[in-house]
Amino acid sequence: MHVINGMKRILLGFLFAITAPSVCWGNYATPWQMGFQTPASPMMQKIVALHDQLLVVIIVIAIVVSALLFYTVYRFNAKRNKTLSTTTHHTWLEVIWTAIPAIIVVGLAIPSVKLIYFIDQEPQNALNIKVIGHQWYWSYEYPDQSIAFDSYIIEDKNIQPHQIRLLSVDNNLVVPVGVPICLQLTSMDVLHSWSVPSLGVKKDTVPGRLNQMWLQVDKPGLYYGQCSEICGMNHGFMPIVVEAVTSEEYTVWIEAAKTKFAAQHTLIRQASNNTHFFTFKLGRFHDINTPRS
Ligand SMILES: [Cu+2]
Repeated sequence: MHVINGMKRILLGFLFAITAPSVCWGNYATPWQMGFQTPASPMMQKIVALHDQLLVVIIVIAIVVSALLFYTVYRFNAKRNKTLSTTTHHTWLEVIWTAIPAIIVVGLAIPSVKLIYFIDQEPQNALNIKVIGHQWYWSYEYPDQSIAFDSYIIEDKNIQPHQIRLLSVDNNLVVPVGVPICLQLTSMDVLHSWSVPSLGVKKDTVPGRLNQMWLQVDKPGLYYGQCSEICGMNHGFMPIVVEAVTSEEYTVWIEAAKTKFAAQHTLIRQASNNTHFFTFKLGRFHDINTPRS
């Protein structure tokens, strides 16, 4: 009975996965999800398109190779093939089986490299936002607007019905839709990775180093992500929420945020400029991870 129920669940999950339109997935991972989250940025759209193209090539290769294998097993088994062939080399056959895979690899490399360069470009007139990883939360700075704030997970005991457990945060990273955003990423303690799957972005935050990537969100909404570089005890509890809003809503938010986060801005600024803070954090990391005698 147990096995039948398990099988039923797998079957239902599979049917749901192949029949549900991709818009159902939302902007975070869901149980039984089989595909990508709905893409909401130009980079994610291109990543999904490349993935779909490659999938076709992979399926064709798998079918051709399997067909050849099954034909060989059928045609050249000991019963049907009593006299063995003495052929050991065939120049043209060897040229063909080297050339075809080489052409396929080049064919795959061209769109891949194009996509890498698209993701790696530096956009013009971008909005600058700085992302700082901490054990175990994120800070965001809008240097041009003098706004800075921390973003912490909502703990289970405080979760509201509209929030998502382990994914919702107290202060979302608010960005305007359709505007290129230049993200500069760093860390105050250990390696973290800032990643939002539906926006197709992921970049390590490295202490003492500034990484950069660009982002553009196509439609308003909440986009969820998580730290993607194991960074210590509470690595699983430092989610990311990007809230994309229209440019009017963004202007309103900026004004409100200036007052709301005025105190935090000064504190974070002081912390960023203070190297002792950095060593203190590292010291704490070692304390946590070394067994006490
Ligand atoms: Cu982490």
